[in-house]
Order: sequence, then structure tokens, then C-alpha cells
Amino acid sequence: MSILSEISSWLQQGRAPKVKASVQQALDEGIPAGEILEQGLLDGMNVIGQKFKNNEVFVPEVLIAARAMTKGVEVLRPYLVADGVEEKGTVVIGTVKGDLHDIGKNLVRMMMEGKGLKVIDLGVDVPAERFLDAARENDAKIIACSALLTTTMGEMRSVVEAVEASELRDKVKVMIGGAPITQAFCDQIGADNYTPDAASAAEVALSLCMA
Ligand code: B1M
Repeated sequence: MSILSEISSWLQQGRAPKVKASVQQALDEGIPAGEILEQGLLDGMNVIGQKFKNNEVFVPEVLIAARAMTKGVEVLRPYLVADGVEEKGTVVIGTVKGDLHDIGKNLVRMMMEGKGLKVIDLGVDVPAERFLDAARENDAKIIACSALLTTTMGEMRSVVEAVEASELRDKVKVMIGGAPITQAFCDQIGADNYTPDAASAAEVALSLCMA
């Protein structure tokens, strides 16, 4: 079994110490961090997601796999985030109200930091007004919202409406993303940008900050 398949397999079993060790081993073997993330960690999480959908695994197993994923990402973090880069703008990021999924949001944050952006992470279950308050306090150029549930993606509309009704309208762009989000939804709610993954979110955020 290749080391990337091993990482995927340990993650599916929720074995955090094994995930950490095998991610480190893959790095030591010279495998690029992005490949370890995509073909090891995310591959394992995709299998868990599919099994969750099919009722083959349940919330506790998913939670343990998610913790293992977080441990693996921690090992990768220094390789995904550039050190000592001059800050190019500030982004306020969070998972919207009612939603507790944070793995994708954390990856977006890391990739943005890797582009030299300052990122204020508000965590999960963030109501619209907190996004706006943090944007004001930190003079942010971007509010970035993540949602993983079809039942919480509507919260993004509340964020867009709150920005439009405020003095931040011409200062702040609203970026959205997460598994159920699409470009059509972005257009429908009037958000500024939708990106499908963490890498493209970071690229778009950088270009918005440099504009
Ligand atoms: Co939940 N969950 N979950 N869950 N969970 C999903 C999302 C689900 C699709 C599973 C399924 O049924 N197949 C389903 C949602 C169904 C729906 O809404 N249609 C679901 C459900 C139902 C639930 C609960 C309701 C289950 C329950 O309690 N009965 C519950 C809700 C809790 C809540 O939020 N209020 C729940 C709970 C949980 C756990 C706590 C157990 C755990 C989360 C742990 C954590 O995040 N710390 C969990 C997990 C892990 C998942 C799955 C399996 C994996 C999500 C994940 O981390 N993926 C997920 C199934 C799936 O997505 N396949 C599922 C890896 C991550 C890297 O991907 O977050 O998509 P993702 O991020 C991507 C892109 O989307 C994008 O970039 C990332 C990578 O490039 N992206 C952005 C994300 N944010 C972005 C923002 C951007 C741009 C791009 O710009 C700002």
C-alpha cells in the first residue's frame, strides 16, 4: 500500500497518531504537501463522507475521522503556509450561524495565510453581525463565509444583506464556499465570489486584496 493510501486508511479508521506519523513520513519521503492533502487526507475524508451518506458510519466515527484529519493538517500546516510573508490585506473568515463544520474553512484560512493575507478566524456558528463587526474592527477587505449544510447556506444571504445595508458596502467583498454552494447560489444571493476549493479561494482573495 502506498503511503498516501495508508494516510487515507488511517484517517478512515480515525487513528490520529497514525495519521500524524504517516503524514510526517510522506513529507520525509519528499511528497509535496498539496499531494498529501489531496490524495491522502481528503481522499480518506471523502470515503467517510460517502459512508456517512449511506448510513454505513455515524456521527461519532465521522467526528473521530475529522479529528484525525485536523491532526494531519497540523503537520502539513508549515508547508502550506509561507512564513514571514508581508501581509497583503485582511480577511475575516468563519462558518455561518448554525453550522459547526470547520475543516474546509480551516484549509481556506491556511491557504489564504500562505498567500500572505492576514486572516481573522471567527470559528464556527458565526452570525451575520459578527462578520460585520470583525470586518470593521480589522479594516478587512473580505468577509469569507463557509457552509456545509443545505440548511445553513441561507445564512450567507443574511451576511450579504447585512453588508449591503451597512457602510461596508463599498469596502468589503463577500466570498462564499463549501460543499453545497454553487455559482448559481452565489449569483442568486448577490455575493461577490464563489470558489469551489481552498486553493482557488486563496487566489481570488489575494487578487481582490491587490485590486
Ligand atoms: Co456533517 N454533514 N453533519 N459532520 N459532515 C456533511 C456536510 C454531509 C454532506 C454528510 C452526508 O450526509 N453525506 C451532511 C449535510 C447534508 C446536507 O446538508 N445536505 C452532514 C450532516 C447532515 C451533519 C449533521 C446534521 C449530522 C447529524 O448531526 N445528524 C451534523 C450537523 C452539525 C452542525 O453543523 N450543526 C453534522 C456533524 C458533523 C461532524 C461534527 C460529525 C463533522 C464535522 C467536524 C468538523 O468540521 N470539525 C462532520 C463531517 C466531518 C462531515 C463530512 C463527512 C466531511 C466534511 C469535511 O470536513 N470535508 C461531510 C460530508 C462531505 O462533505 N462529503 C458532512 C472535508 C473538507 C476539506 O471539505 O468542508 O467541503 P469541505 O471544504 C472544501 C470545499 O467545500 C471548499 O474548500 C474545501 C477544500 O478545498 N470550501 C470553501 C469550504 N469552505 C469554503 C469557503 C470558501 C471557498 C471554498 O470561500 C469563503
